[in-house]
Amino acid sequence: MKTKEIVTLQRSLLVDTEKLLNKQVEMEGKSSAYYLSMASWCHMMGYDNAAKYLYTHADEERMHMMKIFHYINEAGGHAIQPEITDIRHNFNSLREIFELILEHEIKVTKAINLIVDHAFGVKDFATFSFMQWYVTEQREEETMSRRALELFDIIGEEGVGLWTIDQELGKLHDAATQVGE
Ligand code: OFO
Repeated sequence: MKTKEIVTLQRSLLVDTEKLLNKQVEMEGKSSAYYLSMASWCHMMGYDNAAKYLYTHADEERMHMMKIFHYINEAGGHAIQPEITDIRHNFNSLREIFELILEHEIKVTKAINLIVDHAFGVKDFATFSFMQWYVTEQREEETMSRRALELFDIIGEEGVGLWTIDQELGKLHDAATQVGE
């Protein structure tokens, strides 16, 4: 058990940095819930490969959340379990889902960049270095989201188009998970 004084001594995180990191915990947790909800819609609609892609993505986002969560506590801060509300459950089309994912990932990249910029500014090089993993991860996730969205334009949605897009999403998922292994 730690006294209040020891907890203060053990802090290496500035309060502002801790706040930004906790905001990011919330964002990653929301991303996970958002993608899980999208996975469920795809599963229910019979887009099985898109669902597989999104179930995996939801798991990855939770892992992103937990990585920051542990870091905050290890650096002497206090990680806060975020409240996750207002998650959308219904979507108009498969294409809309992949448009929303790209839009969301771009927002996440901006939030990550803000933390990196802040950490550098306050000379918190431990946090700066810790966040580099997220910088690389976001570049990969944005690329992957763009590839997925391109399928809709390349293949087209008419006839067997949506079925083919779903098959291709499965291949994209398998390639990405093999790289991640
Ligand atoms: Fe794709 O958002 Fe996490 O980092």
